[in-house]
Amino acid sequence: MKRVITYGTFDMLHYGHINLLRRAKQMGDYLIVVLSSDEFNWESKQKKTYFSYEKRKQLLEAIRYVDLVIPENSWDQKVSDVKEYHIDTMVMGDDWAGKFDFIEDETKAEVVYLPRTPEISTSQIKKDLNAKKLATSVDTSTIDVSGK
Ligand code: C2G
Repeated sequence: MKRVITYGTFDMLHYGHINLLRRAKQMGDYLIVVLSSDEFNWESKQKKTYFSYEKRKQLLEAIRYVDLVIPENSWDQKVSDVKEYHIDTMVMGDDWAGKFDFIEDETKAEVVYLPRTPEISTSQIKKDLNAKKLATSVDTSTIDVSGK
């Protein structure tokens, strides 16, 4: 059984995440997602997620490609994760290209960087939603609904 691992925050789950998870699963038989905890996100990534860890975990566990979700509490747990779970392949989006090559030096696993889905990101979704909110937050009291 080929075992694959990937890491991320996966906040406001979108099709870019799904594209990554689908391709990661295609590289093996069992996919472990190491999901950034709320504390790790805030302390180490300065990310305040929209959904809590539990909600993000619930969403990921509903995805057919995902076999196991475990917490990511530190940048430094990857080597021990790969060894503990007997991982064959670690997969990340190519925004991380080169950053985890040390995994190949310190474990038997290969590291694969896959092209990101270019036009979508959680931060872009938030920006678009804010822009729409501003655009549609007109003062409705000025609208004449009398039909005259
Ligand atoms: N991703 C992607 N395409 C997008 C957005 C994200 O392929 N449009 C990929 C990222 O490259 C990453 C995964 O989806 O491999 C999860 O993305 P994030 O939730 O943004 O994770 P990140 O903040 O990069 O955390 O220790 C590693 C970190 O936990 C990775």
